[in-house]
Amino acid sequence: MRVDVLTIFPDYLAPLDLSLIGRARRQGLLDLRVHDLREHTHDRHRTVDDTPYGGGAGMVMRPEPWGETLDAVVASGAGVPHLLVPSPAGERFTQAMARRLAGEPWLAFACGRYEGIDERVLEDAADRMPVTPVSLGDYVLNGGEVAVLAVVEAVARLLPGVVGNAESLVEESHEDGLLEYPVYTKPSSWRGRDVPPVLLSGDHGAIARWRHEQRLTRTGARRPDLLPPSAGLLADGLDIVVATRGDLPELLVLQWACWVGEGRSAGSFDIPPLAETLDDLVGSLDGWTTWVVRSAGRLVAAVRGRMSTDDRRTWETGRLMVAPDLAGRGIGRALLAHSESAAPAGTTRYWVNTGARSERNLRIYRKAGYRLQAGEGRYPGTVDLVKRAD
Ligand code: 6GU
Repeated sequence: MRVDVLTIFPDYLAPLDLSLIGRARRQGLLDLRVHDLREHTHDRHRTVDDTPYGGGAGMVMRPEPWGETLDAVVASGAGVPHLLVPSPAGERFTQAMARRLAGEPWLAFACGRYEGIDERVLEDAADRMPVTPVSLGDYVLNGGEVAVLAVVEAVARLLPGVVGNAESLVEESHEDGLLEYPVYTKPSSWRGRDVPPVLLSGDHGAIARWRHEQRLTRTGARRPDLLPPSAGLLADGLDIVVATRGDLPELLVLQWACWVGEGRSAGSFDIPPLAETLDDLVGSLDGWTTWVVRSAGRLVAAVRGRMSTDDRRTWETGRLMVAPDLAGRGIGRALLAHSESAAPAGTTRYWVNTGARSERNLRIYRKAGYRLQAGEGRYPGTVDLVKRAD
């Protein structure tokens, strides 16, 4: 593959002489040429920039040095390169784009500095060759050179012979849309931290399952945008986590939404889950343990539990809620069981409360082994249900 880089800072590209990319160049797998735009200036000061027409901050790169340098690059080879223009306003650079670019014979990079390159340079280039603005992500660098280092490394390592086979297979894993699982090596215990025992078990099936689960939870925690809606839900077991302060605004919105139907069937919206404010929820974090479930980053279900304040043998479960599009998948049942399993030793009774006319909830609680208590429940219009804890 041939790569040409057009820049006013050729030294910035020096790292491309190092490591695997440097070796690929010496082996002739990568023909990388760096061009100094100032070589194509004709004034004493070798000027490459000027003030923007229309006013505004900063300087703009003048078109002439660009035009001349590009002409020289094009004239030096057969055909034309695909011109990539690093810019925070470009198309997002991804592994998929790296793979596409690795299949092309000739790439060129136009490294802008200052406020950018005179737009006519890109129009003129686009008349002769494909031009693609490319961005590394949503932040701003001072110029395109660092982006070129990243893009060239990501592309060149995909060229046959640049990286050993084993390594090139590893990156497939990012392409399947999940982040990598954590890795460990010797020693098996370091600063009091042990390698997860499953990795020492020799059970390859268990190791593969553990790694897959790690990939899902990591992706959910760090890059929920990579997960399809409800990926991992139920298929791989719910990831039920204790709620923190940061979960509460979303939790409150889900709670209001979930209890509107309750209010309607009860004939009154004057019920605690709808009257509750964010401050009330914050306050509930002492006393109650609240658990939430996220799917693709979205908070989709929750429950809370505590030891009854007047009977230290009864475990209360409340605020059981599931987003409407995920109802009927057993998430509510799983959360109820999760709350029960958090009850301390010595618990003799599980307690829940629901609207007297909430037929669906009543059915779910009965199915889970709860029995209706006679009379009105703890709140007007509600009933209490209990179940023995063994
Ligand atoms: Cl490709 N260039 C510049 N200047 N800033 C960036 C970028 C590229 N990607 C993210 N920020």
